[in-house]
Amino acid sequence: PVVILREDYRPPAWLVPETRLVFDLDAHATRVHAILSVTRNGDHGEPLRLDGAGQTPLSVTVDGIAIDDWRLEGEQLVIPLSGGQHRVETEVEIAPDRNTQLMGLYASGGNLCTQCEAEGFRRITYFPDRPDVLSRYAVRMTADKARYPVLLANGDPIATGDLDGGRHWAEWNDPFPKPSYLFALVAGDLAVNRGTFTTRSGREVALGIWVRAADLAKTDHALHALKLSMAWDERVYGREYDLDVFNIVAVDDFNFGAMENKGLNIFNSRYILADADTATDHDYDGIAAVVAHEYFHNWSGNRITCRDWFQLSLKEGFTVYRDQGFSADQGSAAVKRIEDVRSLRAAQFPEDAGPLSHPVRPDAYQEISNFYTATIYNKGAELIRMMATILGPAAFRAATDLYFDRFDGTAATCEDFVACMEEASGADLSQFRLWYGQAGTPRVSASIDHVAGGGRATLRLAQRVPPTPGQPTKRPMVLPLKVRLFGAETATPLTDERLILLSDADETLVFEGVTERPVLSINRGFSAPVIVESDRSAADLAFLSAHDDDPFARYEAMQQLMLDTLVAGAIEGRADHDAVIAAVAHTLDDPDLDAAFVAEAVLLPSDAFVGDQLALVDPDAIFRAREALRRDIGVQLQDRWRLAYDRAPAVPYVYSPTEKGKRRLRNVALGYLAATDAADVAALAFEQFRAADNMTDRQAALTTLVNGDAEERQAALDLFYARYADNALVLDKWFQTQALATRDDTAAVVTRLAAHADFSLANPNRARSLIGAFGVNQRAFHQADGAGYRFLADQLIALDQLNPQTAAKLLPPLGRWRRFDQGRAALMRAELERIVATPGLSRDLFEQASKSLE
Ligand code: B3K
Ligand code: ZN
Repeated sequence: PVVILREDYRPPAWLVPETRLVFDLDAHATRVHAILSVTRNGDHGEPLRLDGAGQTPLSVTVDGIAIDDWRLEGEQLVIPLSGGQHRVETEVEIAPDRNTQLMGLYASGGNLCTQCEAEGFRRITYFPDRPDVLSRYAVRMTADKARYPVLLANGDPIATGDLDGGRHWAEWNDPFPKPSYLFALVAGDLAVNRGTFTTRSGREVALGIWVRAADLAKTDHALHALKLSMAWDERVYGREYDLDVFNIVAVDDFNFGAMENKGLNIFNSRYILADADTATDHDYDGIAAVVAHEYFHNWSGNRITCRDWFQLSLKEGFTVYRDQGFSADQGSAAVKRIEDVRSLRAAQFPEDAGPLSHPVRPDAYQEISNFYTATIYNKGAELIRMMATILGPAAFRAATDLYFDRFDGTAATCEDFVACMEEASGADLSQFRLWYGQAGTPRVSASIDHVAGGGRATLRLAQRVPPTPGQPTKRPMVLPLKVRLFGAETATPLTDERLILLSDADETLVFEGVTERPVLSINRGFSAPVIVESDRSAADLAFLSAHDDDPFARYEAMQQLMLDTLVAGAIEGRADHDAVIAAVAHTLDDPDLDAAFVAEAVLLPSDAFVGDQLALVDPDAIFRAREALRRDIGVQLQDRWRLAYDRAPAVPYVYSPTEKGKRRLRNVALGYLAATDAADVAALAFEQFRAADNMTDRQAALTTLVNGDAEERQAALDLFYARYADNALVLDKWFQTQALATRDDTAAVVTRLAAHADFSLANPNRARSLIGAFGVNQRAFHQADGAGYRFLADQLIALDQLNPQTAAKLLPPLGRWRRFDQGRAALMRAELERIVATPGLSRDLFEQASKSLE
């Protein structure tokens, strides 16, 4: 395989200050005429090299004259040029309706749209398809007017007109130079929800959310979120929008969440469309977060882009950090932090502990699409958060101002960003930079000593960064740990919160004035993305879960208590549940806590997260331990669950932090009631399912029923299917709920569902709803006979033929074989080997599968 190395970066030999693209659009055969003004970059004799993929040039001209001394090297078009500046034109023909990988120009639901990041633009036309070649684009599109009445591209609309034969045309100009990955066009039959936003300098921006006409009523939430995002970025980062229009288009076939193309974001429809009947609170939250994320990219990504793809976290980590801040400001910041840490632990920690572990700034890749990972995005966001913590809010804002100011209009590096953090604050981040280069989740051990009657406590900290592929030894990093001590007797704080910058392998810290036995609260707010190992007793964890003043630390103490209990249960077959049950009861009884927090705090860690704590994962033992604890919590606190359930009766749906929290707690209560086997719970769930005026409650009830055996189970599934048969996004939930079921027959059910008339690998959302969900269902996927592994491999091999990027994304569960017993590991390896041996495998799937075998 060809490996691209970060250290091989060289500036582009040729620049392209101006690009004009003329599209003759048609689903079967689109003609693309590209006119590039190119300038030689430096004193060299290199020819012009243009990337291409899947097409061949129909013509090549230089300065208006057709030439024939061009050649193809691999898929690159190589054109010898003699001067310093030329006008190079190419023509190609592409077939959007045969584009199943959904990169480049493709058809979705009868419309045409583009996806160029990372390397899709080369599938549209020949171009230096790398992020450090910034060009000003002018675009002309012609298309059949009846089929494609709407023609959109980046930037500002310039003119439109009609042509003979039922065709029409439109021209758009984008005044901001941009890399090719931000190019976009859309041609389709679309309706628009329009709005306006007046920027703080008084410019009016025309906003538009474009969808198929039938979906128009589901776009208000996204439009509202867009306006909130625009105001938030002005207020919090001083960033104003720069064009006169901002358009968003929703499409059903999309490889990921959305794309930040300049002035023309293109979205997976699941991150735009919402109404109470079809979208859950979680969907509403996701829509606002993704709309904000893509909007924020206009500054952190578009105006300042990446020099090369190794710098991807420069825009993604920072933009995730920004969207997390936005979401935190819309509701409960504590709950948002809990959710973000939960997803970091569900996706990034396992990635960092497995064969695909890589640094936030990688050193090598085969296929860049494989590096749009939780590490680049979510761990990258944690790196920004740590710098913000170290600098403090004022210096951090000064540093981002400096960064935006200095690098506006350029393609920058992670190093540029860190240098701005240092320059604006005076902080020394030299050791901190190791976070960008060293992979793996650091482990911190913490223990506290206190001599009874004395006034001094000693905190011993040690850090260890585990080896990862290609990085056998590591240096100690800078870990910002927020710490506070609480008095075990008085249940009051003994110290202020202290920010400790742990930078050595071992450190000892002394706290004076500690007059009673201290209980350690550490990594408060999850100030560093690390694993803390401490010797705190169940009693101390229960104490913190009741008395810590940091809500995240309270949640964390409860999680640790639950984890310790579940690990003991999984290893020994039984565990003492009393401490957990008492702590859950205490949390439920605390009148000062809001429902949203309580709901998160009383939830058990997932099977997978328990597995991550064990030397070898035993999925069945973990499942049994978790079910036993769940049942005990349900049975022993049954009255409280009934009270919590009844205290939040269903009311007409309103999406607000308060109502969302109430629904969440009610549905968590329903889940615990279902664990009791009380005779009336299935009927209760079915009644909720039937009567709900919103998808949050309906889906929660469905999930409860689907996980059980009650006779209402099949009825609910059938009713749900019938009601939403023509709504693809909701049908995805129907598949997903069954793939996540905690039942013995799930692997068999999933295999059957893959043959369902509504299942299709061609639609990434549908493929993910079944295959992706199944891959994270630890017990079902790891069924001991290997049926789950076989199923996943079969699906990936088939999907790879259509859509390599999406196939490769679904592979990682198979790569975790080292964490399982010999029998399972051998079965998993056999499937990975079968994948690697498949003829014609994509670079995407090959890279992930072969690395997973190493
Ligand atoms: N930048 C895009 C992701 C592109 C993924 C390409 N494989 C969406 C985002 O992060 O906002
Ligand atoms: Zn992004």
